[in-house]
Amino acid sequence: MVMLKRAAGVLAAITGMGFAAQAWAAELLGQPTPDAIDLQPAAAPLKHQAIFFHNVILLPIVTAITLFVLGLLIWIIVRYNKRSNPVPAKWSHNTPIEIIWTVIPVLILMFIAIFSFKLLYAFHDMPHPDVTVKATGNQWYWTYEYPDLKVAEYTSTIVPEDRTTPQLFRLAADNPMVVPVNKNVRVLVTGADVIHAFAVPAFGVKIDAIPGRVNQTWFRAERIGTYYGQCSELCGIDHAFMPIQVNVVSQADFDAWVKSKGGGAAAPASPAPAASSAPAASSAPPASAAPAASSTSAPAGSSAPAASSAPAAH
Ligand SMILES: [Cu+2]
Repeated sequence: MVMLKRAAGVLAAITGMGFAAQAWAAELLGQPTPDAIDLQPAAAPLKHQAIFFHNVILLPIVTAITLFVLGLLIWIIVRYNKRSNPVPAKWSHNTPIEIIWTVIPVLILMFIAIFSFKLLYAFHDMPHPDVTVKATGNQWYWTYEYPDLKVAEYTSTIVPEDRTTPQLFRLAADNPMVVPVNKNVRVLVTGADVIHAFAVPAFGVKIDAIPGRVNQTWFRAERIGTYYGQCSELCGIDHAFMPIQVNVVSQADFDAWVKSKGGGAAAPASPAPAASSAPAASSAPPASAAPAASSTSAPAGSSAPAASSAPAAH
């Protein structure tokens, strides 16, 4: 009992230290903080949930189990060594204890699964997307394309060491992905040559980029700013040199950026939308063309074609 109380005290101290560290470090948003130990601060709703899952559910359980097992080990070493316990007991089975150490771990895992599956489901249960970006991993750079907005594929490469800060080297990219703030962004991820992975920690996004296959994920950036990620699948010699930079801007700035890239609001009914929305094209090209036509007058009619293709993506 004393040991349990002591374990609880240590656990509280460690948890307290974690929160204190979070407070004093003033962690940088959208990029790693030197000497920090916590997860990157969240800039998207699901990342908040992921941090809660890690810090409030997993970490205390892991800490408690580790301390409990450490306590058992110490107890056995002290109490049952050859000197303290010269005549060992001969029994080798204890049914009640065996039931307990089977059932309790199962209950712990089930408790974790409730939160884990909920979060996993939230990542897969994509809301209606406002903007769709196709991100393709290449050896060794990313390309981005906004099929619904007619922004042609462009290349995003690393900013060389002498043109950025030591902190941002291998994070900064020259032609970043640009997305509007507080909008649901669907990212279609694929690979052009080998397997890469698209990851932006502040959004809680990480998904493999696999040649011949389109994976999708989504995020909703809560704050205007610059967010960095990196290819997260070992993909060759320059794996460390294909950063991901996402600029989150206001809707007006996003519209201006789309225009500067030669894109625009959803195109009028033409064969193009069906062709460009390849992953969803098989569903109903005529259906997707119709809402697109009606929304051409809207400043950012991206939502219309995305809406029609969303069901097909599932
Ligand atoms: Cu890669």
